[in-house]
Amino acid sequence: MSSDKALVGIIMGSDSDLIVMKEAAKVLEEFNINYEMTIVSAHRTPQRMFDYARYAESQGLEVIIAGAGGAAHLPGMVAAITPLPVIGVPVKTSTLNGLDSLFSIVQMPAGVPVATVAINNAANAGLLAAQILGIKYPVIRDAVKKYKENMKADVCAKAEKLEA
Ligand code: RP5
Repeated sequence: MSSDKALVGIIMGSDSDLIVMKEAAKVLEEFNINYEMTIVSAHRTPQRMFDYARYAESQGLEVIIAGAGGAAHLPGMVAAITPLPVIGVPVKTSTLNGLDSLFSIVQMPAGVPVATVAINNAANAGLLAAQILGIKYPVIRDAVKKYKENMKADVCAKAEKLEA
């Protein structure tokens, strides 16, 4: 994208989530989508979380990707405050394998959706953000089409090799 303005905000509950969440950033970079990334904890920095969600739209963000583990309230609380679409990434925990994170993020009450991806699948969060932005930006939509074509070609090439 030509503008320097971040369209996607990537937030996470702790720096310990970064190893997972950077996969979302990588995908956005592949699609040339500007993003910003920071730590916002629903529990340790509730006011910061509130301010981030409250001002995300006026800052020019169009999609938020929020990752958290354990009692993963960040994506849902942010979704409660902002009108922007929120994609939730359940980060795997050492004690409950991420099921706790998944259930915390996916079980939102009616009226406050969070688009939840698979446990640790921040790459899919990046892709979904690209697809959402593709509704408005044809250049991103075309890049998503190309990505899908390449994926198909890759699988078909592998299938051909296997069948040979
Ligand atoms: C959550 O608690 C974070 O999202 C992280 O996944 C988890 C553990 O955080 P740390 O204790 O590693 O900072 O809020």
